[in-house]
Amino acid sequence: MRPLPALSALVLLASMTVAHAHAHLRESIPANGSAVTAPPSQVVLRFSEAARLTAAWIARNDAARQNLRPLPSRTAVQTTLRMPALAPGRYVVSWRALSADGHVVPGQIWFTVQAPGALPGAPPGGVGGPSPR
Ligand SMILES: [Cu+2]
Repeated sequence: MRPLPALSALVLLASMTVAHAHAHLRESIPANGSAVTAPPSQVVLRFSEAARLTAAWIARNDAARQNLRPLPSRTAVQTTLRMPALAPGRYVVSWRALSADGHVVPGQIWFTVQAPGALPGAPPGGVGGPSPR
């Protein structure tokens, strides 16, 4: 029996169109680019559609990255990553997420943990030590 090339092409085209809507980050806590006064015990990621993290890591001030474990095993729109103890500094949290459509989508956010007593909005750690008062 001969396959129907035109129909096969149509089905392929339709599935490709659907596959375009893979999960991307909608929002996070802490928000991307934000500064927090207390180190967060967890990071919450909210995606545009259900996804499952296949890898996640954190790096401070461009230091070596540290894997975040355990990864949430569920496929969900919202996922929570437990944080290790975070000293003041600038952090990048990176991940790879497997979308429901089978695509793997990388993403990252960064945030700053301010030193205790730091002024809101002051640069983390300052440049060249504490400024004179
Ligand atoms: Cu996709």
